[in-house]
Amino acid sequence: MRISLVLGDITQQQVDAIVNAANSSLLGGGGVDGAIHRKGGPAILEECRKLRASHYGKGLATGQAVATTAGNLPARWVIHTVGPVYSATDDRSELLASCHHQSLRIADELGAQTVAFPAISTGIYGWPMASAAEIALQAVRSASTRVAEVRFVLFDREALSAFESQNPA
Ligand code: AR6
Repeated sequence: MRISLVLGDITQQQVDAIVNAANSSLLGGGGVDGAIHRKGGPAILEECRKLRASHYGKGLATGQAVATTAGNLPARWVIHTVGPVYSATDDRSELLASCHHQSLRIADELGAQTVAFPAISTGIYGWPMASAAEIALQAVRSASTRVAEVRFVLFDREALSAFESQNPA
């Protein structure tokens, strides 16, 4: 598998699937989640609502992932995953790794070859960027998947350099 790191906006990526840093309600929010719903249009929320009604009445658990259409986005699918809120006292690294493993498992089910991830949990959920980069890259490297390319789409230079220092070229 090829891992690439780019500076950019995940909503503009030409990949089979983009991963959304969602929350367990699946009903949208701020940050990357807000951007995906805004640019992807109402078809994404409509599918999220159906998934809630059929499978996730109590919400999607932290570390789990589920796919919907990508609506008007260039990607074909959005894989919604719920990152853990950072805690300095409770080690939630496994849950953050799980977001990556479960998203790739869903990508395999869909037949997605190229998948773009944002830096899950590093915004509103407060995870320090360097630590999140280490966990995300390790999780993707250790995954057994048929996905051919994982692209981390980092929103600013600080995020890009944090990922680059964990993934020397
Ligand atoms: N493309 C790529 N990365 C982005 C984009 C974008 N368009 N927009 C923001 N980021 P966050 P979380 C980066 O807060 O911490 C939502 O309300 C951002 O700079 O989106 O997992 C959900 O509904 C940061 O590095 O997600 C949840 O309630 C990273 O994406 C909660 O926020 C993640 O920031 C999830 O919090």
